[in-house]
Formats: sequence, C-alpha cells, structure tokens
Amino acid sequence: MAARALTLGQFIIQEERKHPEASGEFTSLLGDIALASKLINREVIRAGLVDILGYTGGENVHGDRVQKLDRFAHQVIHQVLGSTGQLAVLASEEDEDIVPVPDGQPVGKYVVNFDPLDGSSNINANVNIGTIFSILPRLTRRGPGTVEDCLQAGRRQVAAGYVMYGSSTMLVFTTGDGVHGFTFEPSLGEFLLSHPNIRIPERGRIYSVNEGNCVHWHEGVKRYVDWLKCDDPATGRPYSARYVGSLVADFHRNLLYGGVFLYPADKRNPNGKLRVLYEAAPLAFVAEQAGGLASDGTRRIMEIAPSSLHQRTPLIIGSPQDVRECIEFNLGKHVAVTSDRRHAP
Ligand code: AHM
Ligand code: MG
Repeated sequence: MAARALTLGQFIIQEERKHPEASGEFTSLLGDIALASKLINREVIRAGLVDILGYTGGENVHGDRVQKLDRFAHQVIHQVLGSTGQLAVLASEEDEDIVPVPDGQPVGKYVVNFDPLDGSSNINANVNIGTIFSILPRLTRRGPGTVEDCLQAGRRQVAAGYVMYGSSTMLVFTTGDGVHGFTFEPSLGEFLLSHPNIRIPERGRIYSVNEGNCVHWHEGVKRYVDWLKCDDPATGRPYSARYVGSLVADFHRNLLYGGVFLYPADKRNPNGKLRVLYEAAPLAFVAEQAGGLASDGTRRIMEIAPSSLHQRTPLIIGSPQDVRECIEFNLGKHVAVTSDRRHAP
C-alpha cells in the first residue's frame, strides 16, 4: 500500500486524538455504518445477476428484488448499529414508525435517521444509488429512544453523510470538521481516504432538477431555470443540465464540480418530494461543511425541526452562489430577471 493511504479506521483514530475528551462512542458508530455499507455494497453490486444466479431467500423476480434490496439495506443497518450499544433509536425512510434497538441489546446515546437505499428505482439500470445517514444525540435521558429523539433540527446533528454505490463505492461524511470522502478498495475490504477536506466551488455550471415536472412548477422556479439557460459567459451560463434521479449521485457530482440541485415545491406537491430527516438534513450538513448552502427557499434546511418522521421539504442545495440566486428567483425577488431576459434564447 502506498505510504499515504489512510483507512477509515486510521482516520477516525487520528480525528479522535484531536479531541481527547471524546468518548469514542460516536466515532465507533461511523465504523459501524461503514461495516453496514460494505454488506449493502456486496448485495448492490450483484443486483444485476439476480436473474441468472438467484438470491438467498430464493428471490429472483426482478421487480421484487428491488423491494428486497431496500428492505435488506434497512435490516442490515438495524442489525449492525442496533447491537453496538451506541444507539438509542433509529428512524428509516423504509418504516412508518421509529425502529427500536433490537430486543436484549443495550440502549445508547445516539439517534440515527437514515434512508437505507435512496434512488432505488435506478437499481435495475445499474445506476448509482446510495445510503444517507444522520447522527444526533438523543434528547431523552434514559430508556428506549422516542420519536421526539428523532424529530430534531438538522443543526443538532453530530455527523452525517452518505455512501454511494457505483463504479466505485464511496463514503462521504462530516462530523462538523469538514467533509471527507473515502473510496472502497474491494480487495482490501477497506475504505481509503481519497477526498480529504472536500470544498464545493463557490459557483458551478451544472443544474440538476427533474425538468419533466416544469408544467407544475411555480413561476419563480420556471424563471430561474430559464435564466440558467441564457447565454452569459460572466456567470458561466448557459449551465449544463445533469440529472441522475438518485439524490446521492446528483448531490455528490455537484459537491465535487459545483452546481445546484433542486427539488422544488410545485403545484402538485406543495412540500416537494424529499424528506427532511433522511435526505435533506444530512446532505445539508455535508453541503454546509463543504462551504455550500441548503435551503427550502425561505429557511436554512438545518433549522427545520420536523413535526413528523416523514415530513417532506423543498430542497435547494449546492454551491453557495447558485443556491442564493435560486432562492432569489424562487421568492420572486431577483432584480436582474427583466434585464437578463435579453439573453433568453
Ligand atoms: P426514493 O427515496 O423513493 O428513492 O426517492 C428519492 C429520490 C431521490 O434520490 C431523487 O433525487 C428523487 O427521488 C428523484 O425523484 P424524481 O424521479 O421525481 O425526479
Ligand atoms: Mg430516498
């Protein structure tokens, strides 16, 4: 191994040394998430073989398998995290209610909200999908964790991140001290530090939105996306459209290259599509730690304390300059709209 290669485990120990007061309990949760993601990765990369090899449990109906992988990812995370003694309670996009620590296991101090397999409609096409996680300290003091423990604003997160399963599998996370990316080395079975201290460019040249919904959009969103397509070299316009339809993949690309992802509220879905706890808040923490922004159009995503586990929110996330501009259009405030129309195609 090259002298500079640092495993996730080594990195975590290094970080712990900077904080001698830390108990290490919460950083061990990150190691557990990495373990769960290796188990999920092993199944995800074999998803395309389902019809020719079959699967444990005898599931070989293709559509069925997609459901199963969602469920499998949920169960792996529950089992791995639930047996470590760090966890008070889980909330998952896959379950209506909170998920308690398994019977007989010790109850700990942390809450994990997660989306076990985001973008799962892409599995059949071998397109990137991901696991998103958010770690919070519990609010209640003892006993099993409660729904109130899960319903905390994103600013209370102590760590958040995602695993992206794709041409290579990556774990990207923040503990509030920058954003670091690790790439999975399958022959070693280790995540290696490949993207230390990721910073999102101040402005990008990419916009990511499901433009097929534009007939339902509000005026501000329509004008913003039209504006992005105008010719103005000073701001890098026209921007390129890039949309995978897997939030983790769209977010990750924009984090590295710069740009803006939006899933706005529209006339059909007044609260947008994405969930506060499992998607918006954890990615907002990552975005902010990389120098980016995340907003619902009027508020910082990190300030939203949801009143229900599956509450949705509009999401605008990415390079700070792009997010600010989008918010201005969204609110109908952008003074340059009229003059910029000159550049409209
Ligand atoms: P899911 O949690 O059911 O997979 O839905 C979330 C996904 C995101 O990954 C992605 O950004 C979005 O839904 C795409 O939605 P759409 O197909 O409406 O563009
Ligand atoms: Mg999801």
